[in-house]
Amino acid sequence: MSTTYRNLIGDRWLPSRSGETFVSVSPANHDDVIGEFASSGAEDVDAAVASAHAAFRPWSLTPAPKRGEILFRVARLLAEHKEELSRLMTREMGKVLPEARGDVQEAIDVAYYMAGEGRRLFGQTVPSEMPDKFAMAIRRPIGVVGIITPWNFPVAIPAWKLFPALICGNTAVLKPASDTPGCLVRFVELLMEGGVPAGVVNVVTGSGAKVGNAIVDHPDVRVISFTGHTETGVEISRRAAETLKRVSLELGGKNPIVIWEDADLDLALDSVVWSAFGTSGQRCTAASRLIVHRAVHDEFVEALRKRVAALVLGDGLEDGTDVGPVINDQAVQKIAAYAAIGRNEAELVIGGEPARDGDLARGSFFQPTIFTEVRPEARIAQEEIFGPVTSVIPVDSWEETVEVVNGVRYGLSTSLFTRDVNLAFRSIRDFDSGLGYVNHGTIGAEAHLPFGGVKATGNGHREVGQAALDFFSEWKSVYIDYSGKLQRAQIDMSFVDEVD
Ligand code: UN1
Repeated sequence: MSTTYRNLIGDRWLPSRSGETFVSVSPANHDDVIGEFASSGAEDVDAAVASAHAAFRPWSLTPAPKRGEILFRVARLLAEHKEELSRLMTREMGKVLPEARGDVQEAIDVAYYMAGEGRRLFGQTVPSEMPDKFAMAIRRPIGVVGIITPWNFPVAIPAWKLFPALICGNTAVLKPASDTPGCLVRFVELLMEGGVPAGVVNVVTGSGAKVGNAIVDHPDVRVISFTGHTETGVEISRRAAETLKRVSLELGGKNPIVIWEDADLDLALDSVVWSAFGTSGQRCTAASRLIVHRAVHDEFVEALRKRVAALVLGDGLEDGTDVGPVINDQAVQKIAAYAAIGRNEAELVIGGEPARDGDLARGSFFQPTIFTEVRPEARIAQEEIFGPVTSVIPVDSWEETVEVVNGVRYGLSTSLFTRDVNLAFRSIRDFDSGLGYVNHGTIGAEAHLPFGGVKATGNGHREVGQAALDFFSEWKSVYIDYSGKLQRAQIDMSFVDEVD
């Protein structure tokens, strides 16, 4: 029996105005229905934005340390409910249970970090150029924030966006991906239990075309934070320009791990298996390109093939499963189409097909797949596949490596395995990316440093850490003149003359 879930508008859980619904099912077993959710439209978004708008002034006037105390309570509640939320996530999204626990932990980490910011939210004080004048810049809340989140990190990514928005004094309307609304609803129930006041957080479930666009177009929404496909991000950016919204986009990746000839190959192997096949390759940070020095190519690829052949596919709730399903059958078809392209462009090492043996036929599974002898310009080496597929590109020189690393439209995460400290620093200088790793794979960013990428990976903003505070607040520069007379900046320079 499935449960019915609703939108959160203020302090009420309401069905969509149209009464329409959609279901969320488990990608590991399509017969396992997580629940029925409101299929909402523009009128539901209007109600949610009105609720967030009404809550904005009292919330923004609540002292930030008090807002922080609420986030501390939320962090503790998330920690108490970590196992329950993680199990729901594995059921609804598919990632194996230890990874789902990591996803929830990331949300807990951001909650604690941002709760602490309630007692900081540092501004700037600077000396004035005039005597008897005080100068500072303070952070101000912006207003209603629209948060549109993906299914691959159904709790961590909403937390990345929401907690900094809230600590800065904004209110929010959230739209979760249609594949994972259950995780978001449960997450928000815990926020309400933690004492987030009514109207500060609102949830509207439904499609991007109806709910997402209505949020992006709404004149009372001042900020949009979106994670998802690059094409959708461009469209959001274009629409949001009409109402001059501030927009943060976190988009695709084609992240390389470079394995140099002097690399610790065992360490590199562990990291490649984790970075390429963790979350079934469905991370923006997944390692979908392996740029391997020719001198170690054959040895490395053979060892990797053996490791991948031993990976166990299955339901992420079962002990011993290494790789869970992909998100749905459309994803299986898209990945299969890329595997077919890959067969024409490169050599298949292992995998390449949907996985349908036994119980796997009940869900959406794809075999972990490796191609080698992939040309840097091949489609499988250029386009984001978002599945358990990685491409080995052999290289001979460092110059060629830098060219291949940077020869894609994206720039999120890059990694180098080497024992040469000079190359390590060169990679950080020369690889075009927002995240750079040495002797560590491309995934596993921590919640207190800026997260985001360059080129088509985004529009220049960063999430989490201090960078998130800059995105979710406006600077106001403040001057207090206590000289008691007219002092014209840049003109009345007599004080400077006297010093001369
Ligand atoms: C994403 O894939 O959108 O660094 C986020 C990582 C995770 C976050 C990934 N901490 O892989």
